[in-house]
Amino acid sequence: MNGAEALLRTVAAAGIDACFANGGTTEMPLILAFDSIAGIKPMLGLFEGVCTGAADGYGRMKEAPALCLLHLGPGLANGVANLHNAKRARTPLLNVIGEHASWHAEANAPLTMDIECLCRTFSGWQCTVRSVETIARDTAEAIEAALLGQIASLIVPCDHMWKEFRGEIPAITRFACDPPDRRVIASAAKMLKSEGKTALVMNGRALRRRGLEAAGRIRAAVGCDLFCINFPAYVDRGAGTVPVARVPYFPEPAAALLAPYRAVVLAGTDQPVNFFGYEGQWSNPIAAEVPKLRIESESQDAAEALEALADELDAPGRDALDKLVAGYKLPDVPSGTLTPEKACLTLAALQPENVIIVDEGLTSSMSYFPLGATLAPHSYFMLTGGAIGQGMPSATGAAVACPDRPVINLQADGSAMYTVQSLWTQAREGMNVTTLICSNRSYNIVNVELQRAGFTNPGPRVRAFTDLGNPPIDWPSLSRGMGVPGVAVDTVEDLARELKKALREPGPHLIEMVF
Ligand SMILES: Cc1ncc(C[n+]2csc(CCOP(=O)(O)OP(=O)(O)O)c2C)c(N)n1
Ligand SMILES: [Mg+2]
Repeated sequence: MNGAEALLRTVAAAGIDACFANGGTTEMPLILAFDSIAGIKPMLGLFEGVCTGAADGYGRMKEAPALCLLHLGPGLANGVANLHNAKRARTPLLNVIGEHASWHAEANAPLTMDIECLCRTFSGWQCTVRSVETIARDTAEAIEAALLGQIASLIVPCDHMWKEFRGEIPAITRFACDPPDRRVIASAAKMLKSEGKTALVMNGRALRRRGLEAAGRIRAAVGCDLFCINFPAYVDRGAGTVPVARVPYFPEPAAALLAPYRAVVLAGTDQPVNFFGYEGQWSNPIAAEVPKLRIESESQDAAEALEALADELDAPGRDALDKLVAGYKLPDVPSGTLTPEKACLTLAALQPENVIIVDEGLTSSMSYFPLGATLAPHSYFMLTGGAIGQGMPSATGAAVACPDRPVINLQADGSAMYTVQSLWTQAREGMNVTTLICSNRSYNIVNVELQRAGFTNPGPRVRAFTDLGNPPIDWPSLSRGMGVPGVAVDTVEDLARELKKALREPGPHLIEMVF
């Protein structure tokens, strides 16, 4: 067994079954090892942002480390934007980067880059392997670090991968979260029982079923309102699930929504932050003087902390949730010319039970989230770090993590073009991903922001900067060119027909929704 095989055997022993990869000569020993180690399926992405975004989607759905393999500094650099999103989502992710042979580093070969420096921007843990003897141990430590909900970057010089490995494959020590801090929980309980309206703002594990149930019990006990941050990493949604409202994107409505609260308890997140700092405005939608308390640290589990808080409040049991959860109700399918709002209603009306919704619809999908509360149970996740080009790859990774579940990617057109190669991986692997392109043929949000800034009559160059209509992107052709059947629709009736068809037929599909 060589070092590369030892690395992969350690990964396989930890239960990781896929590797989102784009490699070259440096990673050759690892690529060769895939043939002998059956447990891990390598999946080629045709741009590193596809690999890193897919790993993010896989990790969010599995709640277990995803594996990504990248080629030297330049390959890593191409994947950094989606590693940033994964970091923001606290996705467990093992990021393996091939490095020049240790003795070749000084020679300043063309691909040489400061990989360690790049890794520091998104990694919670990182290590450069120093010899073949430590390669398996370093890999195990990386996996253990990733399990904490962070990116662990393992930089592996090529010569250490080729050398003979004589050690044992180490077992992974599963970490256990620290127990909730009783004093913090007691303070939070006191805040929630105080005079005036109170709110619970959540992200992370607080928004998965267990956390939401505890949040619902807390609401049943003290009447606090339940929110998720604007860019949640993952939310369990649907009838029978405790619903949360989302803090709006723009600072004014966010501040207005949160203004009535006299105390705010936070779980799985720090206090909400406005997406941008607008001149003369503020950074946070909740006023500075409002008391805020986060109930867990990075080493504690937000869901467990919420359960402790519910118990501290003597909250009623799960039976009390019946009054809080929404019943099952579908919106009517609208009719006529497609608009973003009608597209969201059509999707909501037709989406199957247990679907995974990956939302990078940006301005076109703003009306979708509130519809989710009464639909059949489903998973919802979205762009966390604002680095666009995350939707298509992470839908791809979600399909790998959950091959038995349908995936629908609600996808803005401009963002789609960053990592459109994802379609090819979906086609090659026959994944059940339906991509709904929100084809407004513009960088609409940039227009909206220009208007908000008072530039209501932009000149032709500014308009050209946000216009994607000249030439229009031919989505069905682009999609077919990568092996995914594609159609364009501009009425609700056509969308409904094509969406039903896409969900019935196996394999990936793309529907361009022209607005
Ligand atoms: C990696 C990255 N590059 C650039 C941007 C700046 N940016 C934010 S939104 C946007 C355009 C979005 O257009 P589209 O995806 O079509 O969504 P729409 O606004 O039309 O709804 C751009 C370029 C960004 N957020 N991230
Ligand atoms: Mg657009």
